[in-house]
Amino acid sequence: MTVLEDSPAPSAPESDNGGGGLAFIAMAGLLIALVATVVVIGLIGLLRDEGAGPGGAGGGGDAAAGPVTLGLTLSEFAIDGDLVAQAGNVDLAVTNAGSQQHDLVVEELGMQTRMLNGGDSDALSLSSIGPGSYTLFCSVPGHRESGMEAELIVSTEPPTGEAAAGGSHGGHAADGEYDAEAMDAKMVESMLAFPTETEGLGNQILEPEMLPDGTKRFVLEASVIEWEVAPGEFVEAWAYNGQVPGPQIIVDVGDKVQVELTNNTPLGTDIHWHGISTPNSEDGVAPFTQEPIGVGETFTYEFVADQPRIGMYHAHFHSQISVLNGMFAAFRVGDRPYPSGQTISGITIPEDFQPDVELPMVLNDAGTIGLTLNGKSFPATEPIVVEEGDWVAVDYYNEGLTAHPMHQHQFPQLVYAKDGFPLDQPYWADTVNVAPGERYSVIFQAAAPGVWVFHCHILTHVENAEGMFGMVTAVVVNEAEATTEDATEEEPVTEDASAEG
Ligand SMILES: [Cu+2]
Repeated sequence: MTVLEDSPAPSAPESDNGGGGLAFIAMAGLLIALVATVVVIGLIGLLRDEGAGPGGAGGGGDAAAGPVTLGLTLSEFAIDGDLVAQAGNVDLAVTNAGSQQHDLVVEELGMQTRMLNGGDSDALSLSSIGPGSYTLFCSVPGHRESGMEAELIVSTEPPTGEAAAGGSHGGHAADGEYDAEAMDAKMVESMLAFPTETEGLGNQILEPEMLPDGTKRFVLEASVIEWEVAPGEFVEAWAYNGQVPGPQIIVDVGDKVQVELTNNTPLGTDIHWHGISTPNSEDGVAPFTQEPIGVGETFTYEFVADQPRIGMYHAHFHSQISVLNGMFAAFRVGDRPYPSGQTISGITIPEDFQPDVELPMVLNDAGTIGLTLNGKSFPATEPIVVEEGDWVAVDYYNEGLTAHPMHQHQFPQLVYAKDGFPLDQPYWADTVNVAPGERYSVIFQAAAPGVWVFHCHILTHVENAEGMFGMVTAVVVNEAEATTEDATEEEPVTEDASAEG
């Protein structure tokens, strides 16, 4: 369908209370102009439609007369709109109607819109586009695989009305038919690829330099690196110390902390200590609390970590670019507030509780990093390998743009802290929903052997027509090969068991 989308929408004139008569005449004039415009647009539309019809004569020069605008809508996770055009000058009017960031790439032409926030629009002018099939997709990692891919068909013939609207819908076959053999095989293959080792590992614990006065000094460099987000898939990540997530900083309550940051990214930056207690001057919110740290500049933060916290650090200035692209990391002050000795729904956690594995689980869904756990997309995500009966402590951190309900198969998660604050009433859950900016701390006992998947339950964050990807890992529980004594010790902790000990 050809629509004159370029025409500016007529806007209502503001009323002028001072000159009623004049205003009326002006209004009447505008109304007439408006009606005339509508009639003219209607006529042009009629003429164009006729020209575009199969039997239309004399419409041949139409495409060359001016660009035809195709409206395209991006959302989670589809590209919808007008996908058929006649060769000539074609404009793509692209709107992001979703809640996450998306862009649109025309693969064969190497053209790309800017990254669009929800509600934003951009246009691409495909001048003198020749007949053919052009692949459109969103370049945010994982989004194309989730369904944000479509074909733009450009032909020598004008499009017919019915063929013009189409779109992508999560890899479903357009006619409702599935190639079971091929799709099942892809799914199996993608899942059996887990785990695949990739270059680069995030969350490495950053060792401080001890200054003479006892200050713990940490050195960070922010720069743009090549990051293997999925096997063989390298993206431009914005990273602290060459890793995504950045290195973990762990200090004790009362420590004097110094963090020196050198900014080698292409934009000014700062570091906000999210959830950490600091003086205002160290809050890392340029330009309110400091000047932006310019490209190539170094800045040092200094504060006393006076409160126990499970926090994170990330850029605040240009965060919608730098954080989404990888500039985020975990920051903990003091010990995790485990619910030792507490009884929750009949299960008692031992007084001397110590998990066998402690790990951060940093969630992201946008930027160049895309749908990931700890900076990696399945099957590059790291499995959690434990012995039967082991306890695992996980801190969730959401550095992305949408919530992720993290579902652990089989083993209930005991949620004992929210944003690092110990809960008066911890609770058991198999799915923990983590919204942007939030942290939840959980423990669970790997009480049965096997491979137990652990994933975000927004299913398009973990699967597409090509198979499994994104926010999935697994707890791999090895059978306890122990003496009877050890086996008893590894029994799930119950109220009775704890009473004995
Ligand atoms: Cu998710």
